[in-house]
Amino acid sequence: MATESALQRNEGASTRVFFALWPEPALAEKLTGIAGELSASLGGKPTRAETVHLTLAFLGDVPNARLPELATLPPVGAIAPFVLALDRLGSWQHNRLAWMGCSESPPLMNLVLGLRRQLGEAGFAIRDPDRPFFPHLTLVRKLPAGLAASVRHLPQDIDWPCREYRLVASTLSAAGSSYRTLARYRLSA
Ligand code: 2AM
Repeated sequence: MATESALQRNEGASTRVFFALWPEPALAEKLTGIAGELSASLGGKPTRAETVHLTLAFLGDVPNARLPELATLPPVGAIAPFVLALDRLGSWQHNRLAWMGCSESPPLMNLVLGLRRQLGEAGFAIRDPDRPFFPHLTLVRKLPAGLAASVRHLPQDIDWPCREYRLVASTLSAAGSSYRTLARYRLSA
């Protein structure tokens, strides 16, 4: 469902937007607790609980005139709520971030592919469409340069019950990104 007041607050000609799964506060706290431990041992800047998410589709700048149309697209159909098993931690050197990820998840892929199809049919382009989708939640940014890239399996999965996804506006500043939810979409079979 689109939040009208949120849609009206977009200044400028366009807004940087993306669709994402957003954990409930209790799970977000747990994940950012891990982010804090990682950054304490590796360095870098941990993600705050209110900003931790898994991006499904990144559109980048969308003209504000088209935001109401984007925000009122119906939820992607025929995807029942699902549980995502977060089971690994990794880091990348190219963008100096540490992340948490998951093994293959058919419902997650169906949601991503359904969303891409829906956006394409509605005339919205996603950024870098040829980049393979790599599901992850960024836990730490600005890792020290030169850290060896690694992937570590968690001793126990962290189960994430996914019931909805969001359309989010992102504002970049020197202090980092701030996010504002423009619409929420419930998953249903
Ligand atoms: P990141 O956490 O790996 O940087 C808002 O910036 C969200 O969109 C973040 O989750 C970010 O991923 C993701 N994002 C930014 N640019 C992107 C792109 N070109 N393709 C896919 N996701 C992108």
